[in-house]
Amino acid sequence: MNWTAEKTTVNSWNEWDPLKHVIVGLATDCHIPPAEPALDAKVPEDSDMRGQWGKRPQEMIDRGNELLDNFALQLQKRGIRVDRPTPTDFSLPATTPDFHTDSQFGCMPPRDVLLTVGSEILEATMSYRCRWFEYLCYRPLMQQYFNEDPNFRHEAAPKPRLTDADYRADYLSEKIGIEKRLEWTADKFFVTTEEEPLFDAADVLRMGKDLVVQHGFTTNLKGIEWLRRHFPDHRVHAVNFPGDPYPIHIDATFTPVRPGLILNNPNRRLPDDQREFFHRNGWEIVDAAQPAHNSPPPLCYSSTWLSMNVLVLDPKTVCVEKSEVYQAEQFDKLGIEVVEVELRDAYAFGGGLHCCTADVYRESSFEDYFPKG
Ligand code: DAV
Repeated sequence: MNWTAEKTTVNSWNEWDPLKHVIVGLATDCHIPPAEPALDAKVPEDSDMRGQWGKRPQEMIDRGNELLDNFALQLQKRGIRVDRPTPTDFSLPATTPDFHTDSQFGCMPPRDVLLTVGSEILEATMSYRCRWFEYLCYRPLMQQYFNEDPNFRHEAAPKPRLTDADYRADYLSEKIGIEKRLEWTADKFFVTTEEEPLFDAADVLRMGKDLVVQHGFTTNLKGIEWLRRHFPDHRVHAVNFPGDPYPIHIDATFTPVRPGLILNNPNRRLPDDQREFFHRNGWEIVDAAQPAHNSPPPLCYSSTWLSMNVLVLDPKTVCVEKSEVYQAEQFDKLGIEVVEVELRDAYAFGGGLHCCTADVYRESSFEDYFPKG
């Protein structure tokens, strides 16, 4: 099938129905951004990234792009249309009347920025200053989809001001310690305040009529309330995972695989009172397998739990990173076919297989998978 001649249709209601059209990110020009409040709160205290910023080494970028290109090709060979972003110059500062930061970030993880719900693609507010302009990398695609699909709804959440009032000064300390961090995140005392609505798209899971949203560093309660008002036909659920000292993005913590089945990071279990909703609707929440690695690759923000950051191609087929043998084995036992994808050397640019993609089209419709509400 010649997809280039095919007209675009934007449509995706969940994380599992058959994937037909997707955006895959690029490592091109990716920068380690300078210090800023929300970013500092996420970089682990012992990370090799503390205190350095600037463009990432070109040979690492080239290797990252090689893996991302191969992944795109693998998807295309399965008949999935793949589009790529248009990187802007990330060495440029981001300056608004409210803030200034000396460089930007990159466009490897479209999942963080773009939330596809039905025929809508919503640009998230984002919560890092270095990512304020990241939506620009996707505008050429958004324009194309707008021209080609008469039903496509291109939306953008209100751009946040991101002044210091958005961030808790408590998190500026260099040495907080894991124990204190766990106490704070269990108390839902996160780095972002409730000054204005903030959310990253990767904190949202789409499950038909239900949107499950992680309250953490990158998404605040006002952001969740904004989503609730924006999607009045959905039920919007706020969840949080107390075992995570650096809670950003739900997709290395809670992974729906097919209707009725979710993998949960065993170090970041959903609290009992929040599980009840899934259980009374007959959904099973099982512990994800252990990661195959003891530490993330060099200069990486994310934890080893990118092992469970998988891309579901359909309810019986899932893309798993090639070295994540325990995660692959778990899917095997669940009767789900594993497609191995090599991506570990691209993790540092912004995450795993779920992060580096954003849905455009899944063969899906608006369904209620939780009829008991
Ligand atoms: O476990 O570091 C990574 C999620 C990236 N989107 C973690 C979360």
